[in-house]
Amino acid sequence: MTMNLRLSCIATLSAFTLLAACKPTTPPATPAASAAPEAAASSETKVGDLLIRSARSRETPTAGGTGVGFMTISNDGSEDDRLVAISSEAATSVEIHQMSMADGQMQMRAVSDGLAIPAGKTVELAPGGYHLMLIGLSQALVAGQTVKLELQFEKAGKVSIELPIAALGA
Ligand SMILES: [Cu+2]
Repeated sequence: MTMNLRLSCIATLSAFTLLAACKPTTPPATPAASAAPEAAASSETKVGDLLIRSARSRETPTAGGTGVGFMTISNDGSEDDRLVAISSEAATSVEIHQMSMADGQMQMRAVSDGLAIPAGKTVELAPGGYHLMLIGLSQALVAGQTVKLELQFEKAGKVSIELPIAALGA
């Protein structure tokens, strides 16, 4: 039993699985669709000089798969900050990923040393760019519910946020 769990975790963490999991999250129609869900408007979280807005996720069909997290982080302070770690009780691990266009193909890579949140700037985690990847979901993400994340920033410290889960076709 323990062995099986270990193996499935390793399989989930393979780069190929991540790439495959990321691709369906970038159809052209989704940025517009996810821009104005009612639930996201209420989720505004302040931690230190940082303001986190529009935190949201998307429904997933099954447990064990991969979910996404999007949000906008503004730094109103005079010091640069950095998102250094993310965790969730709903997932084995949470990674920061970056999606970009190269030779006409969408490519995705894990950002290993955190995400810079420069002083006076706003960083957007959105479809087609930076995003959070919830790896090894313990249960499917259901539209209308929320998924909780713990974010850790270098200077602002730790904060918990709830991401409203949007329907895929919404
Ligand atoms: Cu990803």
